[in-house]
Amino acid sequence: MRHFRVPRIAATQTTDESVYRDRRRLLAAFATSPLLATLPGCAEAEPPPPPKTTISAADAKAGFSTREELTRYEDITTYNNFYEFGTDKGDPSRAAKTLRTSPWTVAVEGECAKPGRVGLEDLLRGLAPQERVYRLRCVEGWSMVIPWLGVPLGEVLRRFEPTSKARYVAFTTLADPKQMPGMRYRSINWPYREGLRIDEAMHPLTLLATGLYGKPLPQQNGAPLRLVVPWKYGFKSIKSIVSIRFVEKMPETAWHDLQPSEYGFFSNVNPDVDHPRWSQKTERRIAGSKSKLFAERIPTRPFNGYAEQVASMYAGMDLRKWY
Ligand SMILES: Nc1nc2c(c(=O)[nH]1)N[C@H]1C(S)=C(S)[C@@H](COP(=O)(O)O)O[C@H]1N2
Ligand SMILES: [Mo]
Repeated sequence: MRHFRVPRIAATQTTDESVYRDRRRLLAAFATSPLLATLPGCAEAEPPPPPKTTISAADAKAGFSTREELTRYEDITTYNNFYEFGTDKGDPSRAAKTLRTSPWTVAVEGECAKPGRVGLEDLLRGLAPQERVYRLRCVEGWSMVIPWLGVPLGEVLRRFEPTSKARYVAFTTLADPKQMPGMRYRSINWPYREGLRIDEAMHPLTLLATGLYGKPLPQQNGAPLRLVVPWKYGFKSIKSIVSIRFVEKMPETAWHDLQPSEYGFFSNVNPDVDHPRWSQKTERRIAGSKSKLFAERIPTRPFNGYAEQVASMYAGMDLRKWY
């Protein structure tokens, strides 16, 4: 028997909604500000080089899926951030239905021996989709538990034979204003761009997702191919990828481009490093019957609970500096 409790909504539970509205206000202000054009670009120094070793798949297997209560399919697919289709949480599920996901081509370029433009089927050929139940923690302060289907990004990348100059991987989302109504707003400097350090990209937890709940990925969740990096804030998990580029220098990313002081390249989930405008200590967990409004706040964990698997990649780095 299920016991229903009357939900008690603490004042803090409403915080991330206002944070989210705040984030949008900031964007709107930036979009119309002539100052934007004169903001200096990325002036950060290079971080220490990535360590040489990568963790084997077998080593990391243990922490691959959480048994926490799943977020409902209807919440995962109607409460989305996909600004190409609008900035309201309900916009993507309404507007993304028209996104054509087949045929789909991904350009793999840059520092690799075998670059090429490949169809989705070729890109994934021979790789069996695996199920991974990951926590997803948005920088806005809410989180979900999502059963993804996908293949380890590293297994895909290896096929293109990255060279020793490939220290980072840059990703780009499709940018087609005809299919993406949200692009008429300059909320982001389109196209949406993200990046990973090569060891992060090759880490066995890093997934190229093609489905969720055993079904093909809905458009609003980034069909037909999106990144999932569970120990980083959700915005690193770039959707509807059309380009993958091996690069030597840390690539510019869409959110860093917009507001470098608020969104760093690494963006590892970290309860001890607050966003300049809000705390990151807790999160509103949307799971089971606790949908949007009635979700309760729980403590946020370092690296979103994946420290055991990933913390060694950042040994010796000041995580306040490299936020
Ligand atoms: N191209 C693109 N990718 C994106 C975004 C976006 O607006 N555009 N939003 C990001 C953010 S902020 C989050 S929290 C996740 C949300 O993924 P979900 O809608 O599948 O939960 O997607 C990320 N990937
Ligand atoms: Mo997010």
